[in-house]
Amino acid sequence: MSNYLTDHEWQKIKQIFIKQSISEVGISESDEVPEIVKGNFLAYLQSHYNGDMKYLERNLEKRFSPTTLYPGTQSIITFLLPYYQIFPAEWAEKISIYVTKKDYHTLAKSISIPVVNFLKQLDANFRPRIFVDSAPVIDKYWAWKAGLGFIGKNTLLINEKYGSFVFIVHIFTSLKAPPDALKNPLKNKCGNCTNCLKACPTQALISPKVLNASQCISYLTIEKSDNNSLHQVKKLVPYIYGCDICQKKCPYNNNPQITPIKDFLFDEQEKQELKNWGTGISKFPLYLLNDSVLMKNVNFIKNKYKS
Ligand code: B12
Ligand code: SF4
Ligand code: SF4
Repeated sequence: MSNYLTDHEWQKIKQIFIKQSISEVGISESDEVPEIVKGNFLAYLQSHYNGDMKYLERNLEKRFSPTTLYPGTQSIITFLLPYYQIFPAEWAEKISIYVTKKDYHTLAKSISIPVVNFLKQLDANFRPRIFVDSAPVIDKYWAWKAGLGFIGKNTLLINEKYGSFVFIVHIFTSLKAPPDALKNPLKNKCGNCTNCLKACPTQALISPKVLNASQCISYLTIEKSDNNSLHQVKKLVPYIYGCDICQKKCPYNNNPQITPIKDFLFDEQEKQELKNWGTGISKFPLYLLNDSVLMKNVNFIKNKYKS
């Protein structure tokens, strides 16, 4: 067995993704992350920008080295799940559009399984691992390295086709990347724009690519979500779960493509229910959200943040 993926095998992997409507796929060698990215990460922790997200302080060795996290890894296949859809206006100002009908962690896994099965046929001694937001992995760095976008001043990965409204997923493999599949990472394309920095209601984006997460509305409503932080947010914006303000002001999100992933989309009837909920006419339509990321926070929304 060659320990490289052949070009043919790489094309086959991309085909498996395309059959599932996933076009943004890349691969990179799983070396340690460069000193500059480590330095940024450590500076962020030293400034306590992580707030109460103590998990970011743990497992730094694994976070900086995929082979320490998962021994035997030689390359990382990274793909993007576009999630943009149009929400009723009443809802769009309250809940981030990254709330999808089906939970993206579950969907990422089901999309990856055919690829994992194919990789197992190529190396029966290794169990490829799927990571989606679930392990000490610097997701945006690996997506950038795989050529899937540039890192914007809002700190997010911006993809040329879908803008920043994408989730990032990785499959760790034991096979090396075919040299022709390696891409040059993209340079930052923000130019003189500072829309995101100017638009942030809490000044959490303190300078280009530096986010004081402890001040970010997304952190205050999802991660912390205690009474104090919720009141702090309520004075500023209607958001109750996540925040899209900096992304909505980004020119790369001007005309975003609707996600091709059908499982993410709420249908018209469901949107109507959500709209009614957004205006307080009806009760929160729990049945719509059984399989959504919002579900875990429904109780907090009902109990702590009544308008
Ligand atoms: C913790 C976390 C949060 C925290 C903190 C975010 C943050 N920027 O730190 C909070 C709760 C605030 C948050 C919010 C959101 N999050 Co979040 N979050 C994460 C998580 C779990 C870890 C991120 C992390 O390591 N932060 C630590 C700091 C140090 O990282 P950083 O700010 O990115 O800093 C780096 C840059 O400065 C970078 N850097 C500086 N210059 C350069 C130059 C280059 C070329 C490169 C490569 C890097 C680089 O180096 C630093 C260290 O790596 C990731 C998943 C993961 N495992 O990676 C998802 C993730 C970043 N989140 C995601 C999403 C969708 C969101 C929200 C949009 C959700 C929402 N609508 O509310 C917001 C966006 C807010 C924003 N403007 O960033 C997606 C982003 C997808 C994308 N397009 O980039 C991720 C990747 C999850 C996923 N797998 O899809 N999140
Ligand atoms: S998500 Fe909202 S609070 Fe966080 S950086 Fe962007 S605009 Fe600021
Ligand atoms: S709003 Fe402007 S500065 Fe911010 S990420 Fe988008 S292009 Fe870059």
